[in-house]
Amino acid sequence: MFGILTEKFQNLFSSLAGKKTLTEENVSDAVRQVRLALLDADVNYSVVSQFIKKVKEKSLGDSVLKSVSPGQYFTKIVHDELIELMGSQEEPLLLRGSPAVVMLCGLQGAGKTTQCAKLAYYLLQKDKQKKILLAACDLQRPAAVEQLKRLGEQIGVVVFSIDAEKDPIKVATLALEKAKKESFDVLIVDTAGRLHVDEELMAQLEKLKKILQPCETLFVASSQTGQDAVKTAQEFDTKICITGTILTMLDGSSRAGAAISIREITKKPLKFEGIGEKVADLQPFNPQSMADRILGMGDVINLVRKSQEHFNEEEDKEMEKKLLKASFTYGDYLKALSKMKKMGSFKSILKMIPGMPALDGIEIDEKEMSGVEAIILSMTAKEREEKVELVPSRRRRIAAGSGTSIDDVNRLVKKFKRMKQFFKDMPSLKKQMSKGAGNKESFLWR
Ligand SMILES: Nc1nc2c(ncn2[C@@H]2O[C@H](COP(=O)(O)OP(=O)(O)O)[C@@H](O)[C@H]2O)c(=O)[nH]1
Ligand SMILES: [Mg+2]
Repeated sequence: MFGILTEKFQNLFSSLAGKKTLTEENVSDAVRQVRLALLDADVNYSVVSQFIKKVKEKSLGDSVLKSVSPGQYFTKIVHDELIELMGSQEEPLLLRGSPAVVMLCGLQGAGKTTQCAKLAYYLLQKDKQKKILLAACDLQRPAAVEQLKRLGEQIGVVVFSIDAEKDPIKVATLALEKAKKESFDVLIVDTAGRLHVDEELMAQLEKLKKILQPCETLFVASSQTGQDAVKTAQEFDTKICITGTILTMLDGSSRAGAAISIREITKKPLKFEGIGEKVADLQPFNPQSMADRILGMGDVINLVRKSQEHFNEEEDKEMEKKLLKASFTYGDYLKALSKMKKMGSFKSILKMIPGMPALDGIEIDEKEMSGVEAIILSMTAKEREEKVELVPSRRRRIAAGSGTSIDDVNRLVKKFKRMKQFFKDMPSLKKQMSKGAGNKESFLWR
């Protein structure tokens, strides 16, 4: 995700791995490299200076543990400091009032309208009974109202809008009235953005705030804009007092600057992160997970979170056991595939596994995944459970039945064997998975 920055950190840590002790000299050099890497990733200058100061102090402190190598120790310091910088822990959405009003603001194209829908979807996933109203108060861009309506339809949430109305204050007032009258639990308000911060926009947002009295005023920042996002966040906070930030576009090849600096500069928590264009692509911002990803250590926290959402615990344990013993069959593979589909793209799952970012170059074709599914569906029960050898005649029949070619079937059989080998070779996976979210040391100190 953070490509170059992650690479630089990994190079640095591996160059330290050979050192016997942390000395004034190698710490200075390492710290200099961390500084350059962070500045290059668009992290705010004053944030970098503070960060470097702390890392240096800790690295040269006398508390160096004998049992860990200098490389590991330095990594741990950088890791811990990153976490602290980004807020230490998850900061949940604070919903208060009836309705609880959440107002999103930010520049044009930051992802406000999309995050409104994602947020509604996220709240509905947690509580299907929640009554949510979306209000279309971006009357600047002609298409914005339509966009929100479409998104609302997609997730089955009511969108309040007034045709041909030009005054967002009026829309907000009536939306709030409706929400109260019809006992909506949450009112999520989309607002207009500009290309740059301007007085008129701020005045409008101030008025909206006055009327809506939101319990959350979330600044939506595109991580693609690096340093600019940080400056804008600060301006929004000064003018309209935000309660937190949603960082978007983290699925792209963004620099980590915004993620690392925004909280430190605004002193307001990062609450969510947008990781794709789909309505399900929003997750709570977790500082530890973000630090792991920045340093190229995978994303165990979100992997566990996603699997907890979609797997039932028994099945999960069963599957894990099978995976680790490499005793899973085509039938299990089929089940896992359909779950993975629900969980999100296969590639994004793989990226969460520690050690996997190194495999970033490998393309996983999701169409191929559907081909695989078709092939397994064309197997007999015995074939799926690997009770019979997949001899050529069987493979031909399977290919014909699934509308694929014999080459496709051969490829799957080969891949399947390779996958089993992969799990045989990866005994530490279980440890990492079972330690799970919230464990600060995570998988770093295996
Ligand atoms: N890749 C990616 N695209 C996103 C994300 N969030 C929003 N988008 C896309 O970014 C574009 C601008 O989003 P929009 O919600 O219209 O921004 P707004 O102008 O602030 O309301 C749209 O095409 C969205 O689909 C995200 O987290 N990742
Ligand atoms: Mg919009």
